[in-house]
Amino acid sequence: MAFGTLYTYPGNPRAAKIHAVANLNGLTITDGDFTMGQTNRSDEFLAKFPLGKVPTFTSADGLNLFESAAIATFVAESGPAKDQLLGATPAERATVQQWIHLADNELSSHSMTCLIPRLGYRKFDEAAEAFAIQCMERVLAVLEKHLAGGRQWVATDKLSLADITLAQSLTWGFKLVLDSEVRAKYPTVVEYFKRVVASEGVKEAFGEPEFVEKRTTPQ
Ligand SMILES: N[C@@H](CCC(=O)N[C@@H](CS)C(=O)NCC(=O)O)C(=O)O
Repeated sequence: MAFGTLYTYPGNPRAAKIHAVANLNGLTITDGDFTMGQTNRSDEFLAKFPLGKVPTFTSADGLNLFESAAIATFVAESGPAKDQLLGATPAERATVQQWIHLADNELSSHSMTCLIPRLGYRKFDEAAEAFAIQCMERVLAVLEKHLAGGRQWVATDKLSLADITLAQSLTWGFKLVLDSEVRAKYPTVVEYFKRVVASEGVKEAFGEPEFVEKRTTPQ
């Protein structure tokens, strides 16, 4: 029996994060019927997930959750890889959370600034994009230094939800705006990102990563 159902559009890195965690815990998550812009505007959907954003999740026993970090944490808590994914001690758990919050607040939000105009949902704003890239580079510089000593994973000595969340948060950036000129400044982070998305359980969820060669601005 499936552990739960995930509602999302195809190719959503936030959903890939949740599937990766499920894979590492040996849990099956099925994809629910979902059409972006229709399902998430319906009364039935909004009664369960009032923000109308995806991914959202319904567990086999009827728990409804929105916010991908909460869903990923719930799935991580629910299997044998729990300590690996979330940390085995209070200090490890806090460190995992530290990197998750950094990824969500300092990377994902800025990558959305770059993504939304490319999907045609908002007018392109050069200054907003330049600021978003600057903010992402600030985090890339921190990661480059943190990983420089040869550590494989950011929070503990094992792949954790922190690494999977960082990979999710970097996916759109590397695909759209953090081009080869930017990436050349952060080679250790690029190697780290490739290592995370090539890991067992993660690669099946994320697929092959894409890297933009030269950033282009949308019309
Ligand atoms: N913080 C949320 C963000 C979710 C989010 O922004 N989802 C976007 C797609 S990537 C969405 O569903 N947008 C639909 C809308 O804005 O109506 C999470 O991590 O789940």
